[in-house]
Amino acid sequence: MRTVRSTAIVGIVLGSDSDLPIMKSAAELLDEWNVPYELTVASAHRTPHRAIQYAATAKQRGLQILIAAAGGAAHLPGVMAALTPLPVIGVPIKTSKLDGLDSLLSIAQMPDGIPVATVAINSAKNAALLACRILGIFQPRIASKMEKYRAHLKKSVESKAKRLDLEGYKKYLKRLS
Ligand code: RP5
Repeated sequence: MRTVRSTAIVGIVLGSDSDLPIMKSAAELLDEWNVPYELTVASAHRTPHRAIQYAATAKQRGLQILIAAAGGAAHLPGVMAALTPLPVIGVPIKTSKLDGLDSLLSIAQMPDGIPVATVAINSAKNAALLACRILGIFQPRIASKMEKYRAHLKKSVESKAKRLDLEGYKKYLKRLS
């Protein structure tokens, strides 16, 4: 997995390396769509200066959007948003004690003026897809990937609906289990 690229336009920042098993889905999507990104760890609490430095220099380094993941008292996405004008997407990581509700609320409940676009708990792939939707406004290649992806989702649901209709729910369920 690539970690730092000078051509990166998306920055994925993890509060801890323990977030990586979840956040790899974001990196995989960006790899698949050939969207250049960089991936690093910077904790808002354990390495505040590193987190500040990362966010404060993100735009001048060519990044266009940040994805920040954190769990528990998940202040990393908010700190990033406070220090950069770039859009920040926050990924609340599921925790063992409160199932990630702590992470979700810490990331979503930002004060007026400093927004963080918060996806669902552990929704790393959706964070990458949202980043691609935003990038797609100016990059036709990424917009076209998104259209293909949406068409694929549509086809997949339609074929499931057709099969359910043909088989009936009992047979369909048996095949699922
Ligand atoms: C947060 O604390 C991290 O984002 C991680 O989700 C959580 C636990 O970190 P570790 O103790 O596993 O390093 O800052």
